[in-house]
Amino acid sequence: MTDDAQTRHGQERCGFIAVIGAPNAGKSTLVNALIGAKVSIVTPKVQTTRNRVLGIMMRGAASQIVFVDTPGLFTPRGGHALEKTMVEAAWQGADDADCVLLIADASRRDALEHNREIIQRLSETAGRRPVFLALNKIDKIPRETLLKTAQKFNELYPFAQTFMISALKEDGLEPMAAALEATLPEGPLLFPEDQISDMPMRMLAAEITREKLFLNLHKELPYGIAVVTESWEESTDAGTGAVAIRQMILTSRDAHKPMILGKGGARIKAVGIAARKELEDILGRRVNLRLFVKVEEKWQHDPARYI
Ligand SMILES: Nc1nc2c(ncn2[C@@H]2O[C@H](COP(=O)(O)OP(=O)(O)OP(=O)(O)O)[C@@H](O)[C@H]2O)c(=O)[nH]1
Ligand SMILES: [Mg+2]
Repeated sequence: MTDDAQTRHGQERCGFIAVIGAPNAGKSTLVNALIGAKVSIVTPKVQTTRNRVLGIMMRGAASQIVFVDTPGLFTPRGGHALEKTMVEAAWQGADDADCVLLIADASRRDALEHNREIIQRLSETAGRRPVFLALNKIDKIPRETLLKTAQKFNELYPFAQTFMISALKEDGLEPMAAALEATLPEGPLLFPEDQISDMPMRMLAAEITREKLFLNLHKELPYGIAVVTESWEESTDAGTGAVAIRQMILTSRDAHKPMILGKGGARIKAVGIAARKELEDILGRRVNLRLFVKVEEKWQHDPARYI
């Protein structure tokens, strides 16, 4: 390294902040809001995020906060490979990070109980790295309850700091980002300044379709589903700037196929339209999206299919 580079790197700060919490706490909503773009999908259903996703944020020219969005933490059902892998990925994200941000849905009446096991597990490695608490969804609750909730959480664990935020309304995010920035270790930036995620476009495209499926399907069904982008080709119609994307929806059960297709194919059509529109927005070009459904019983035992 030249003297010049050394001086410059000496002023740079970069670190990983793991965003962990119970399913549905608002982790992905928060990471997207901080980055100002969709890097991770969001639905009202639990267990939306299946793997770690990086959201990379520049703070000025010399600081880079790498947020690690993680799957929700819960107790996996015995013998359920997907659930076990998701929860392990989340804890691994926390263990590898410089700092942990626990997101709790403060609008739940049982907020503390709901997070007790997670906090217990954090206590086992207390002192290893700072743990911050973000009480989320404050747009849904009165301030008095919030202060009490904050106090109860802090009696259970010595959080470095407690933030009260609404990821959805983007309330309280800037002071939190500034406080997190202050904890970053010194070191060179690990990603190019304009990179916002580590997820390849083909994978994000599959995630967007999975999000639309989660939004269009009923309760239990989405958990048996994975989406894979099989091909991504520039359109052959010269000059249109369109891209042709083909995706396979995998489902573990025969009986699910007609539910995904819907009456006369209506459901898969609605999913395809919603996914295409969002992809066109992101890519800034026309998209020709084709979706297929395949029954693949064992996909849940193949970790390559988890995202
Ligand atoms: N009212 C309100 N809703 C929120 C807020 N943050 C997130 N949500 C909603 O909570 C639901 C779950 O949000 P996600 O961001 O998918 O939650 P998650 O923690 O990533 O969930 P998993 O990936 O399943 O663990 C969505 O319907 C969000 O719109 C908030 O600040 N206020
Ligand atoms: Mg999520």
